[in-house]
Amino acid sequence: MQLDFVARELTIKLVYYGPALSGKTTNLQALHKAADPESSGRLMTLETRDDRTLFFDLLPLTFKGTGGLSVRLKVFTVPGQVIHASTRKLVVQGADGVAFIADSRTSETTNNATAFLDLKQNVKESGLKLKQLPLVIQFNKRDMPDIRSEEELAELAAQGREPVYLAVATRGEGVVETFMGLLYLTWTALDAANDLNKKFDFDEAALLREVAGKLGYQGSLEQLLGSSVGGVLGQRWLARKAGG
Ligand SMILES: Nc1nc2c(ncn2[C@@H]2O[C@H](COP(=O)(O)OP(=O)(O)OP(=O)(O)O)[C@@H](O)[C@H]2O)c(=O)[nH]1
Ligand SMILES: [Mg+2]
Repeated sequence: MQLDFVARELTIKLVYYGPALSGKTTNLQALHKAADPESSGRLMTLETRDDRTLFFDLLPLTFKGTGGLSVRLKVFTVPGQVIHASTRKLVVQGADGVAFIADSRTSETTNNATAFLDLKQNVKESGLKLKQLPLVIQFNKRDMPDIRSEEELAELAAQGREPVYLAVATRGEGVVETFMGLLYLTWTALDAANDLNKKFDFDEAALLREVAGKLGYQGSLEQLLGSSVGGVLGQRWLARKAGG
């Protein structure tokens, strides 16, 4: 997180991590497409001929917020290919929150696990523990054959602390839901550490609504945050609201 008092601007770094070809870049493309042009900057991608991310993709999103503070979200992807290990380490540094994009196909289970360990290691080397970092998990490519079953993923979601989302990023399904879950978790963590809401007279619900609206989401926040497998964030959201 970076706070620029003069410009009254808060910058949050969100990183999409995961194995090669899981759909990280596709998630950013779908977000860029969903966002209204006023809030969304240019999607910067650097690709080889076969669409592989070489360094990173960056999507800047800006929101007015409340209390005169604007919130800039810098959304990055890492390159998933094994050879780009050092780049992943660099890109994940200073992340405020991470979305792990897994490939739902059973054939990719080992690749998902390897990438998850790689994330854990890189976060550790940047001086944090993965447990301290806001994290959501997306199982993408739900439209493909031979995928892990919903029952299995529901079990996984019930065991872990992280919200789990199902997605078909190529159709934009589950993309905004994953992103909003990540933003909510990240915001509450940053608020807990820096007392942002109070210090800046910030209306968290208004910010989340603004972001969801500018990403074209029509439903309620409860619905949106409850859309992970098992709906954990929706319950946390209600409890947080009830607690003031
Ligand atoms: N069928 C299907 N294909 C998908 C989905 N999401 C992404 N893809 C395809 O998977 C391929 C890889 O997608 P990318 O978004 O480039 O993957 P990436 O994770 O950025 O890959 P690297 O940059 O190499 O790490 C592309 O051909 C996408 O069109 C999905 O939900 N369903
Ligand atoms: Mg990519």
